[in-house]
Parts: sequence; C-alpha cells; structure tokens
Amino acid sequence: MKTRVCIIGGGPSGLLLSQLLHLQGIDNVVLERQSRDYVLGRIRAGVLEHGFAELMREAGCGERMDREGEIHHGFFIAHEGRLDRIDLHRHSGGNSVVVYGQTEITRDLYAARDRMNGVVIHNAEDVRPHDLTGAAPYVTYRVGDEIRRIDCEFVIGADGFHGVSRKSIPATELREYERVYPFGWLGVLSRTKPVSPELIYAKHERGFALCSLRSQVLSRYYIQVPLSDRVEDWSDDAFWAELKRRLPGEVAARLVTGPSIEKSIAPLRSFVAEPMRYGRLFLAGDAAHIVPPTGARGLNSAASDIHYLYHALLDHYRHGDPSGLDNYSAKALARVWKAQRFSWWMTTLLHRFDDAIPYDQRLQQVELEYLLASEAAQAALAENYVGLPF
Ligand code: RFL
Ligand code: PHB
Repeated sequence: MKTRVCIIGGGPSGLLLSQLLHLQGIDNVVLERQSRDYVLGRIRAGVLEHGFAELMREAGCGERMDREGEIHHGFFIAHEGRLDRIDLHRHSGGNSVVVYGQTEITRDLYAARDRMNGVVIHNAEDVRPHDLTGAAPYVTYRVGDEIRRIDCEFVIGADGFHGVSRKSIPATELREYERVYPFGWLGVLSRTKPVSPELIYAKHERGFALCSLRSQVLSRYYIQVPLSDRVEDWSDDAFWAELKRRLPGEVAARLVTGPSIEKSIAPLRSFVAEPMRYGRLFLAGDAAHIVPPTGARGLNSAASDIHYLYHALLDHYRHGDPSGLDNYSAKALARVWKAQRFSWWMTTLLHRFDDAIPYDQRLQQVELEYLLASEAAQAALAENYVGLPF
C-alpha cells in the first residue's frame, strides 16, 4: 500500500490527525494494534480544554460533543472538611472546559473516519517503521502470517506511551526525562448521579480523591492508592467507604453509590522525550510525553501536538514550506513542558507523600492556603487548567 502519511496508533491523537488531514485531501492510513472495541473500552480523560474542542469542530466531529458535553466554569478543592471553588471562567477571561469523555471523543472520530471511508487498520501486529532518516520511509505490520508494507512520505508516532514509534529512535538521538510517583489512582465508573455538578479535587491526610463525571447519570471517581495495591483488592464497598472518608462530611453524606461498571488503577508518571522528531518520524501525544492526570492535561497536550503537526503538514503539502515541520518539535515541547510543570504542581499540591518530612507538609499546606487566598494564584491555576494558547 502507498500513502502520504502513515499514522501509527488509533487513539485520539492518531484519529484526530487522520481526520484533519483527510479533510484537506492529504491521504493517510492509521495502523492500530488493538481492536476497535478494545480502544473504546478504555476509560480515560474527561476534561477537554477549549482548544481541543475547537479542533474537534474543525475536524467536523464536534456535533455530539457540543450537544452532550457539559461546559464547566469552575471546580472545587476540598480540604480540611470544607469546599472552596475555583472560578475558571472569571479568572481566565471567560474561558471554560468541556466535560466529555475520551471514549466519546474516540467514538466520534471513528464514526467520522467511517463516513469518509478513512483507512484505519485494526489488529495490526508487529508494526515497525523503517528508513526513517531516508527520503522514502515505510512501515511494516503483520496480519496473521502475512507481513504487509505501507510506503509513505511521513510516519506519525501516535501510539501512546508503550508504542513502538519512540522505541524506534536510536537511544543516542533521544533524551528522556522521567518522574515516577510512588502511588496510583484507582478509578471507578458508576451509573450514578454525580455527587457534585462540578468536579471536586480533594486533598486529605489519607490521600487524594477526585469526584468527576461523564454525564448527569454517569460518575467517575478516583482515589490515590499505593502502587502495591491491585484492583482485585478493592471491592466496590471498600472503594466507596474510602472515597467518603476523604470527602467533606456534607459531600460524603450525599454521595450516591452503586455497582462499578469499570474499575482500574493507573500509575502516576511524568515523562518527556526530546526531540519529538527523528528524520521523517514525528511523535505526538502520549508517545512523546505523559503527565499525572491531576491537571487533566494529557489528552489536551496530545491535541496541541496534533494542532501543530496538522498545520506543519498542511504548509508542507500546500505551499512546499518545511518550516512548520522543522519547528514542530521545539514548538510542541515548549507547550508540553508547561503542561508538565502544571501537572507536577497540582499533583504535589493535592496528594499525600509518605516520605514528606514535616517541613514539606507545612509547605504543601501553605501552598494551598496561598492559592485559596490569592486571586493572582487562582488566575495562574485557571489559565493553565483551561489550557494555554496553542
Ligand atoms: P493513546 O490513547 O494511548 O492511544 C495510542 C494508541 O496506539 C495504539 N498502539 C499501537 N498501535 C500500533 N502499533 C503499536 N505498536 C501500538 N502501540 C500502541 C494503542 O492501542 C492506542 O490505541 O494515546 P494518545 O492518542 O496520544 O492519547 C493520549 C490520551 O489517551 C491520554 O493523554 C489521556 O487519556 C490522559 N488523561 C487525561 N487527559 C486529559 O487531557 N484530561 C483528563 O481528564 C485525563 N484524565 C487521563 C485521565 C489518563 C488516565 N489514565 C488511565 C492514564 C485519567 C486517567 C485515569
Ligand atoms: C476524569 O474525569 O477522568 C478526570 C477529570 C479530571 C482529571 C483527571 C481525570 O484531572
């Protein structure tokens, strides 16, 4: 097979780029290791920044998001038994976020790819990019016993943190920065009315908790757990009891519980690989960088990569202008590092760190006191949470 752009990974990054390029007449193919059902079974992000929502609309995929997604103008921080509200709208000059699940985003993107007869190849095994530094790269993959080959002009590595793309870059060409946190998030999805119309981020001596939602009948809750915990160790009852302990009394009292329809543990990690380009391979999204989910930046950072990459490829194909592609890595990384900083800050502010010395604990406490007392600090939080400009 021959195409212009071969995209490895059929998650939100890969599908969004595929859709945007196709609308501009730029031929592309998506190679996804898993089945579609598997990809749609992942419950991940829930909060989209304005720029991401705009990109979905530009891709012709914003209709259901605009109809079913909820606009949120603020969220709460729970601490010491009380709730304080961060007014995103007021502090960010009228900006807001959209609460709409990554699963729904992915579903809408797949539907759009189907409508346009976009080529998305599922269950592609042993995907491997080749000749990335030459003028004619190609990608091979296996279906059963058969090895297939796609010749292309560019390869996009949008295959997530565990994908093959980043690993195809020689170690001498890549610098990796990483921080692994000594805890994870245990997440539960339940068909219950959310405890609060807006998200609640809770700091508690027993550990962090988050009350989020997908709709007015679908709740998503998380609690911080040690890395040694396994999902099987947590019955639904144990989860609800622990979540309640970490919430202010009046919130816990109105929490509606029910059976979990999904339950999983996600480790928390910060990671950046530099540069995001190697020859004709361009990395995007989780393939190049990940953040702990506390600041809701992961998917949103993936979207800004796609925005830069899309425009760079357009300039290349429309005007023969290579500058966008040449500047892609530096431009994307400048924003990526700001998302890293914000995610690290919000994680450090709200989680329990078992190795914190009393001095650290006082600093964490005063950081929160300062935030809640300072309009300027809340404006900095709001500016980052709603998303820095692309
Ligand atoms: P994905 O979603 O991991 O998709 C990559 C795709 O590539 C496929 N793949 C391969 N395909 C072919 N060959 C290979 N060798 C391959 N290896 C892998 C995979 O099967 C997959 O389909 O990366 P992408 O597209 O860059 O999207 C990134 C987002 O998924 C991620 O950043 C967010 O989910 C992070 N995140 C959040 N981000 C937000 O912006 N807001 C949030 O509220 C938010 N909440 C979260 C989150 C992530 C979480 N977890 C579980 C890590 C909450 C959680 C709990
Ligand atoms: C979610 O709803 O899954 C979610 C929301 C906000 C975050 C992280 C995850 O910061």
